[in-house]
This record gives sequence, C-alpha cells and structure tokens, in this order.
Amino acid sequence: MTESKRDLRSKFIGALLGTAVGDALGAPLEGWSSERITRVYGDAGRLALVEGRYSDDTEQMIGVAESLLIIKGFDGADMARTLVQNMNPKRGYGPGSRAAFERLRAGERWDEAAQHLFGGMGSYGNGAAMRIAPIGLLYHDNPKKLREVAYRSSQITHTHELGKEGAALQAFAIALAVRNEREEMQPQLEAFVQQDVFKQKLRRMERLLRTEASSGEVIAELGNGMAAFDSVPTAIYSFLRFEDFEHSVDFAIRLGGDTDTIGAMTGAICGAYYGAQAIPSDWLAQLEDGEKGKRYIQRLAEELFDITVKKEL
Ligand code: AR6
Ligand code: MG
Repeated sequence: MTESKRDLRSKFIGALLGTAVGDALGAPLEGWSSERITRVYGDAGRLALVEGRYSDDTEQMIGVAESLLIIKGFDGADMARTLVQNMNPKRGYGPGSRAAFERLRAGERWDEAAQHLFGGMGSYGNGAAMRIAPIGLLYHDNPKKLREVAYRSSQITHTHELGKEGAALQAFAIALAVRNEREEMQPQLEAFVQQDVFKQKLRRMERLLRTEASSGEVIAELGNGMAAFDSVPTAIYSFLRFEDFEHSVDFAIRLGGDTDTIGAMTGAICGAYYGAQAIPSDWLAQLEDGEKGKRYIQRLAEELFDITVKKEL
C-alpha cells in the first residue's frame, strides 16, 4: 500500500473510532452545563474516558456503515431495517428517533415513518448528523452524491429540512477533513450549505475563530443543544479551533449540553483529518470492545476504505 493510501485508510478508521470515542467520552455528561463540568472535573488537563460505553450515536453510525457495506451504496429500506435491528433502547435514543423506529418496526415505509413526528414537521434533531460519518467517507470525493445520500439517510428518522441539512453539512465537513482541506473548510462549508440558519452560524464561526472566543460565547453564538443547527456548527468550530484531536474533543464536550453527540461529531471530523493514530491511546484503550466494540468499528472502517478505493460503487 502506498503511503497516501495508508494515510487515507487511517483517516477512515479515525473518523469511525473518533465518533465512538467522542460519544463515549461525552455520554456520562449529557445534559450537564459547562459550569458543572468545570466544577466537578476542574479546567486543567483533559477529561478521562472512564466508562467507555458508547451511546445511540455510535450504534446508529455502525448501522449506517453496515448497510452501506452490504449494499455497496445506499438503500433506504435496508438502512432503516439495519438501524431498527441494531437498536438497543438502553443506549439513550432521542424521543423522535425512538418514535420513528417504532413506526418502522410496525411496517411503515422507510421514507414515510418519520414524517409524522413533531406535528408533521419532522425532527430537526442532530440524530441524522451524528451517525453520518460512513457517508462522509464513502462519498468524500463526490459532494453531489454525498448531499443526496446524506438527505436520504436522514429521511429515515429526520425529515425536517434542517435535520437533513445538518447531516449533509456534517458529512461534507468530514469529507473535507479526509481531503485535507482544512484551511478552506469554513468558506467551502458556507458555499455548500443551503439553509440560512447554518450559513449564519458558519459566518459567526469565522469571527469566533479569529478571536479565541470563551466557552460562554461559543455556546451563545453556536449552541450546545440537540437541534442540528445548535450542534453541527459547534462540532465544526471545535475541530477548526485547535491543532489536535484531544484538544478539540475535550473542548467540545466541556461546552456541556448534548455532550455525547457534539463529542461524537467533533471526534468524527478530527479523526477524518488527523487519522486514527491521533486518538489518545488512553481514550481508545477504555472504549468498549464487545461484539460491536472498537475492533468491529475498525473493521467496518477498513471495509469502507476497501470499497471506496476499489471504486466498486
Ligand atoms: N419541533 C420542535 N422540537 C424539535 C423538532 C421540531 N420539529 N425536531 C426536534 N426537536 P430527536 P435525535 C427537538 O428526538 O435527533 C440522543 O441523546 C425535540 O426536543 O429526533 O435522534 C442523541 O444521542 C427533540 O426531542 O432526537 C442526541 O444527543 C430533540 O429536538 C439527541 O438525543 C431531539 O430530536 C438527539 O437525538
Ligand atoms: Mg447519544
């Protein structure tokens, strides 16, 4: 394998393991305020990964990867079935996603089940964005296809335009990270994204990056909540602000709020940029390793890399 292929492979592994590490690190702190995290853990050094158990974010990311691999591309019915089969309710699913999976289990169509949620508006939660890493990897060289598959995969649980757009934005950030396009990431994302609320946040992000903003400012300007528009830009900002995996992910989680998902999304972008070897070994060591634990996740990433470079699509 050439060196550049080896780097690319490491980026694929980094994006998937980065999702799991960020998720597991943030999961015990979900819903905490930034102040509470500082009060309990102090503000020196970085957070430790104690439990190592990942949540719904990673469980769904695994399902997305499994389906892409079986199909060698996207098939909505297969992906929906895989997500439903994998669902372990003890992993902390969002209320909207849980309702969508119940409807799917009852036999509704994959592209219709989630349309009924939130009074027919559909969910704009970050649940479609948090699981998107495999799609960002597989289509990292094809923004048009990436957008299309990001939207369609979101449709399974998140049919609101803003939920879909958040997933496409997160997928494109991962793609740019894979392609080493960090310097131009912010303007490229601003040009890519189609909804105003995301465009505005990307503009604010540019200003925040110039000023070394405080955590309070980042939370006020970008958000730390469960809505896609309050968390995807925050994850991208956390990546762009620092020069390594650990500072970005630690910063993202310390913002509090939807810590597991903001951690998972930041971890995905950082892993896609820096590669798997940049994930701190003590974090990786603690990550769960059962039937679908870290070795399984690594294997999924390797297989995604194989089908991507072989262009079997
Ligand atoms: N109108 C009002 N509120 C909404 C709407 C809407 N159209 N859409 C979403 N919300 P959900 P997720 C709010 O339930 O995105 C887990 O811990 C509403 O409060 O679809 O799958 C994951 O790990 C709704 O409950 O969940 C994530 O951390 C919330 O946004 C997190 O939950 C989330 O949307 C979100 O997962
Ligand atoms: Mg979660």
